[in-house]
Amino acid sequence: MAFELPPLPYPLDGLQPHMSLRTLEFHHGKHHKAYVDNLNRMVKGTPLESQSLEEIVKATAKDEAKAGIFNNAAQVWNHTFFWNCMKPRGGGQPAGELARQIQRSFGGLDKFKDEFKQAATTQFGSGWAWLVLDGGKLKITKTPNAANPLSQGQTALLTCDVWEHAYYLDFQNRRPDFVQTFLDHLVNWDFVAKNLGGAK
Ligand code: MN3
Repeated sequence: MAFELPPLPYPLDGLQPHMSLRTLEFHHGKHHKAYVDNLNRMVKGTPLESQSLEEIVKATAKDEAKAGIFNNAAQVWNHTFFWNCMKPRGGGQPAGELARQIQRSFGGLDKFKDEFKQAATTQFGSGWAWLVLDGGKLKITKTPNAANPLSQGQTALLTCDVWEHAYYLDFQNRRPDFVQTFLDHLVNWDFVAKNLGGAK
């Protein structure tokens, strides 16, 4: 069965004023959709066609000959995950076990934000910043292009897309402002907490 572009978990104007309707229109409707269409075209008629998205990502991550499939499959996964990492009136404070783990691992939410922002702004060129669970510990990582934590034995908890197409219409070249806005006004901490809970 062909992969489909999942609908956004909020209306196109749901993240305004922090992320514009126009950014979501292009980023979801054009960029994300193109990855879905490319993936379907590339796996059609191959054994990968019947596999889940996660299986395709893991199976192709270290196979240079399948880099094209990996790039598109991972970008489909990354974007679907990214949309769920945000919500209207997001940001604020994490709660419960997640808040405790952030306190323990980073020394508090503000320090977590500083470190996440540092990773996001120092990813040279296109890529992603992540909060992951790795060996039972919270870690901040960054990956280039389509790479993601799935194939590295880590559980993704939160991500921010730092490809220019994620912020250029709203912030132009100001990636640090985009990441700060993401952390302060867009993060869906309930989704992050759910990912942490599901990892145990
Ligand atoms: Mn993107």
